[in-house]
Amino acid sequence: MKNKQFQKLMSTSNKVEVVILNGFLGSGKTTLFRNLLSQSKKKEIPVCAIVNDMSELDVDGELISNTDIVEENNQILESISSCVLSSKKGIDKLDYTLKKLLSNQNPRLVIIETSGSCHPLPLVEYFKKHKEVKLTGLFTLVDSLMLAHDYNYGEHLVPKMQHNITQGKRDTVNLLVEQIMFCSHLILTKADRIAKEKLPDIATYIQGINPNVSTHSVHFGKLNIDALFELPEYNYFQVAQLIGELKSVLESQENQDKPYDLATRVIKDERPFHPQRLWDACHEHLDQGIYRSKGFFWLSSRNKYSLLWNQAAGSISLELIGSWRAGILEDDDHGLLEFELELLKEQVAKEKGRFGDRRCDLTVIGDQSKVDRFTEALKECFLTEEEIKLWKNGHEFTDPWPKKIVKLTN
Ligand SMILES: Nc1nc2c(ncn2[C@@H]2O[C@H](COP(=O)(O)OP(=O)(O)OP(=O)(O)O)[C@@H](O)[C@H]2O)c(=O)[nH]1
Ligand SMILES: [Mg+2]
Repeated sequence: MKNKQFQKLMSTSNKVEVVILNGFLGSGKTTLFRNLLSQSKKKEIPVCAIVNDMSELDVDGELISNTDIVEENNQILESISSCVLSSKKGIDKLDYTLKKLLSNQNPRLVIIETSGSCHPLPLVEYFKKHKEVKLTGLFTLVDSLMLAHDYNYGEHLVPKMQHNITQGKRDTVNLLVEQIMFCSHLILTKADRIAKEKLPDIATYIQGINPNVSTHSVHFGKLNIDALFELPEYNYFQVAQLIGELKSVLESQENQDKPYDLATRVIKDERPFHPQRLWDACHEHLDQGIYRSKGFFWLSSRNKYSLLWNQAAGSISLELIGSWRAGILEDDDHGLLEFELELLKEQVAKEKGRFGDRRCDLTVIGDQSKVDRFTEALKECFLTEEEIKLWKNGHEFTDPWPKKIVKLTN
């Protein structure tokens, strides 16, 4: 008997560790992921990264591939897009991806970012049976600002969930609460956006939902990566009853087209946004029903720059990703050597787009009832043909967006 226990202990200790970053849409998972990857590069820790985006636009994949460590070896990153990891298709893709990473790389740790709409249960069940890897951390990230606005600092989470149970429905509050119930570690993000004295209230409401976790507030993903290596294996025993209660509910949801009433829309257009119209549309339409929109775009007033659009609940930020190639060519002060200029011209000439490599690729996720209204409003913000003519003739459109846009750093 003792011998068997020893063998079991040895077999789990040799397994590659896995940490999952779960949490609702826009809670700060990619921000934390990028920060962890940047630390692993500095500390020379061999990690592999898996990122999952429910949309066909793999925005997170692009953001993660933009980190130093992945630029050095892009084989350590695998993207799973167009499905949610918690679906049957998602688990199959995860299994294939993990096998590939484990056989081609030699990681000490695998970090997985789920999409915001991912339920943790199928992942917990999958890792429980896995022979080669060991799930240690199931981190759930919770956006303090969203909790403050939509759930009175967390006070309304449980009553809203109970109301859903009496009505026999499931929506985003079920997902939020269940993500908290399954986590081994809870990370509060965006605490800088709420009053400091309210943090203990949030922690109390969260502990009411999951008494086994303590909450840690993390500012813009600054969590020391060493903390990921001191973790025991995920406690499957603690969630056994919860799995029993929820499994059939989730299975009946599996074939639903829009679980949690979440709908996704994609906007693809080559044209730039009219800065003032975009500003007005955001102020008019961004309400509680639009949980998340993100992607890359350009403004006619800043036509050189590739911008990242990052909206979660009521807050929106524009970040500078880099310069469009076509924008550099149009800039008289490009500072390029003759051969560099020729190379750039060749690259831009190969682009099929009307404005060279410049484009707008956005994903919008929200309540089915709200998402179309916002998507249509955004489409109205692109320059019209008349405006494009004006813009080409040097017309400057009013731009109310902050002049100083922060550059996204690795
Ligand atoms: N103020 C503030 N903003 C933050 C913090 N952490 C993340 N953000 C911002 O929140 C927005 C969403 O962050 P992401 O890291 O993309 O969130 P995510 O969970 O990966 O989003 P999805 O993958 O779409 O579910 C970005 O604009 C971040 O800059 C924080 O601690 N404070
Ligand atoms: Mg993300």
